[in-house]
Amino acid sequence: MNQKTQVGIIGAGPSGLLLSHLLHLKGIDSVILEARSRKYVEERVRAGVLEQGTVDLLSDTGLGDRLRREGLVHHGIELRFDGRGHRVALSDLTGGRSIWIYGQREVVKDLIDARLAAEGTIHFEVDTVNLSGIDSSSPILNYQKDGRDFELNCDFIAGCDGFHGVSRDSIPAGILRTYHHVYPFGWLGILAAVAPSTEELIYAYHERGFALHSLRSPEISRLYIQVEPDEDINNWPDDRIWQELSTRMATEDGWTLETGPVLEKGISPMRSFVVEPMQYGSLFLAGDAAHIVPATGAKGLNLAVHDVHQLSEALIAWYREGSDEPLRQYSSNCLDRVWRAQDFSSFMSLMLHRYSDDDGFRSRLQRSQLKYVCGSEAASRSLAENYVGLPHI
Ligand code: FAS
Ligand code: PHB
Repeated sequence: MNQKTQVGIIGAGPSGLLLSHLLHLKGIDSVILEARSRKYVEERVRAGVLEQGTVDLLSDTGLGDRLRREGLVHHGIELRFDGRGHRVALSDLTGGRSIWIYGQREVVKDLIDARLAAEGTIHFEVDTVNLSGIDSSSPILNYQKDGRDFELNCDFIAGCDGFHGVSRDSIPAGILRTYHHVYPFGWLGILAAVAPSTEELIYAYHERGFALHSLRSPEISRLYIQVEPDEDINNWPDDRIWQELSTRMATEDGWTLETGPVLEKGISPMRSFVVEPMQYGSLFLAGDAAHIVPATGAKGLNLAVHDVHQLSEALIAWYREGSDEPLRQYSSNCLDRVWRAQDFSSFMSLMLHRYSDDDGFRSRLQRSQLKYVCGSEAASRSLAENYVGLPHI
């Protein structure tokens, strides 16, 4: 069965959904093809921190009501090491910019609700998506749904299908330059039905490894510990996780971590990954399809938002003014911010994670860096402006 749309989008994660929403607001039609079910996509636990710029864009495009009602504004984070906490006053250091705590899955739910309310087209549970004609001005997406074959004729294709998607690999060999660094550690994350034991996020450096106390609401905590990259989650019963978190975040003044039922747990690898360019012919990559950052900098989702904002503006210029310059500049318009996020996420990861092969040299550098960031206004301002998101890159 043949279908037609202006922009074919692969993936109903934050990238694909937000792109479809932004295009719809300017009267540009799109169709989203998603491999998983709506339930799966809406329940996936991932990012939790939204930069000021992300919140502003969502609010400015009609998606801010529940976010501003249920999201939590934060004006600082804590770096904790040697049994003591050091607050980085994000808003004081950045002229009032802040971060918001609002789970990625809430963003996804709001986007799906908005697209369906506007009668947008999202095909969930599709199979065998295949791209062809991406070196032409009439690319095609072939896919199956409920055992039937479909052909979607497009003007453009947006590859918003994440790190393991199909779009990046559809680009002919020899076109892309790939940069890939795998860190020698992973993160074990839990979602727990317990009130957070802190007002603001705690990034803890400890000889046993990194730990992070984040949250999702006044009733739900989100916490992580550094583990081996190939760690088996079955080695981590809930009690062991809570014990490790308490040990790694302990302070001299007897701070205590409240524990509670673990609703979900999982282990994620940590990698830095970028492809250049982020486009080929009529195919444009956005979000995790083009780049992955270690979650230590809380940048993944925010970078995806920046990509699709750039891509939507370029597509709107093409359809409204016939100008193809913004589309030709899409990749270069994104990569400055991609590499800034890569550098910041790498900086936070290298500073806060323990290395099993450390002979003491690396841990001394890490402590020196932590003391400098916590003791120097210039150094803490640099961390703060990267964390809340630089407005001009
Ligand atoms: P996504 O991966 O979210 O979405 C891609 C979509 O494409 C998926 O729904 C997938 O099912 C679909 N898809 C894939 N292949 C397809 C195909 N062949 N056909 C059709 N559909 C296909 N970022 C942070 O900032 N903080 C965090 O704490 C954090 N934690 C994370 C934990 C995990 C386990 C992971 C994997 C990522 C985490 N991230 C975090 C990064 C994450 O938030 C991403 O940056 C964000 O999801 C990017 O959104 P998308 O680009 O839409 O990709
Ligand atoms: C989260 O809340 O999931 C979170 C917060 C900060 C990070 C990473 C993840 O750096």
